[in-house]
Amino acid sequence: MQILTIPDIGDYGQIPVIEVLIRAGDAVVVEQPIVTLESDKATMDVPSDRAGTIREVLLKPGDLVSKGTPIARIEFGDVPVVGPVNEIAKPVAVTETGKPVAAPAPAEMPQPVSAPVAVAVAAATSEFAPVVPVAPKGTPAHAGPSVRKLARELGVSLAEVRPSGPKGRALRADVLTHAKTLLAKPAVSAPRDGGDLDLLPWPQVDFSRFGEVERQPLSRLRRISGANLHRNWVRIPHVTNFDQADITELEAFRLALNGKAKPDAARVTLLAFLARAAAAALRAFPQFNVSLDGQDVIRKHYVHVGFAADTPNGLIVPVIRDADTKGVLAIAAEMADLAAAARAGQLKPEQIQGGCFSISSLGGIGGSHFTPIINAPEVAILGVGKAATQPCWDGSAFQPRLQLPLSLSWDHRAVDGAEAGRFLAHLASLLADFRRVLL
Ligand code: CAO
Repeated sequence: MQILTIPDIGDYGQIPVIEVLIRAGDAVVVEQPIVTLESDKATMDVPSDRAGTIREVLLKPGDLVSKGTPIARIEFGDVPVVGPVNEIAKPVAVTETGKPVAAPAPAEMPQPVSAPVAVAVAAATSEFAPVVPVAPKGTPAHAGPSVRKLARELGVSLAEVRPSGPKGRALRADVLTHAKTLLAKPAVSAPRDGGDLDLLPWPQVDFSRFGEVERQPLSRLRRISGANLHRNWVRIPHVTNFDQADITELEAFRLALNGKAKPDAARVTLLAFLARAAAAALRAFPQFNVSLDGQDVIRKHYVHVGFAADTPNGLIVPVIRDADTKGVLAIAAEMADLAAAARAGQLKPEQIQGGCFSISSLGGIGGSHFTPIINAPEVAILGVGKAATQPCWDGSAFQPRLQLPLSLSWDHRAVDGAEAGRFLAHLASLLADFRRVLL
């Protein structure tokens, strides 16, 4: 009988045990994690440096340990020197051929394959590895490395495990309980009712194995917009059409307007023209100004146009009400106010509600076409790229023309491809000659 002790763990001393991974009677193999420690900077597993059967565990969660603190009494047995890490509930000793053995027979003490190590989260080698922080102070990981590894091996998402450990930490037992719950559910070989996507579990990666990382909570806005975008992406059959509009004259007009504007006037942006033109296109193609509600179509007799605004906390879509009745200057001024309120986090609920159609412009940033996600319950969204001067053939010569990339994503349950093609061509024609908006 020998005693397993805490190995050299660098500069750390008197650090708490957060989980004991072995019980009396368990067979362990070399490098199998047996306890998890948590310093103020890192979580680390201490692996066994011997193979054998645990006869008595000498530690419990909460104990403070340093180099040399006894962990357990171990009896050396017929178990592989290095082998598969923990089985689901209770490790079973296996022979070199992989067959389970009823009880480990006493044998000569196997030589440790390596010096005792404290396995830092990022280091899975058998050489001494320094402790590597997994998370900055104050943001502890939600599970120790061995628990994460177990979850990975079982295909269990740690996000779904109900933690019972201190500080909301998921323990090995929690992962196993969750895995058993999943196993108890009836197996679904193929989704029959269409309600189950039958996807693989989300990959569980211990990123700290590849370099230093830190964990931060998503902002509230990003959590909300992310959930909405995900639902819309999964539930709406999106199709995206691409086109471009010749805005050479429109841009000249816009620059002239801004040049003559009073110093305190709101800058007239291309986005304001786009919102006004989109509102006119929605009037011309009312099948894009609808929402689906079960087996019904809700046709709207108003035209409210939203525009995606990039804020420090994430994406938000303020709405210009009755955009079809407003002039471009009024829309530009309203957009400037709404964008400023969005960035300051001061939009009122009614300023982000009631949209019929959205515009997502990346034109001020760059890029050409992209595939915007529809902002449900709307049925279409316009993506706008950066305008660029291109050579265009006028029938006898190439002319330099400013072309604006347009991408229209639409819900194929509400509209068809031919209508989408016509809508986008119409919108491009309005932008090419803005006088058409008045027709
Ligand atoms: N092509 C070329 N240049 C463009 C352009 C386009 N399509 N659109 C804007 N520009 C130019 C503008 O003319 C302006 O230049 P000037 O100052 O010389 O006039 C410059 O780019 C910056 O424009 P802007 O970004 O200040 O103004 P905007 O009206 O284009 O956009 C707003 C306002 C609120 C939409 C924008 O600030 C924003 O948040 N954009 C990001 C939207 C976004 O994140 N969309 C993706 C959603 S999906 O994740």
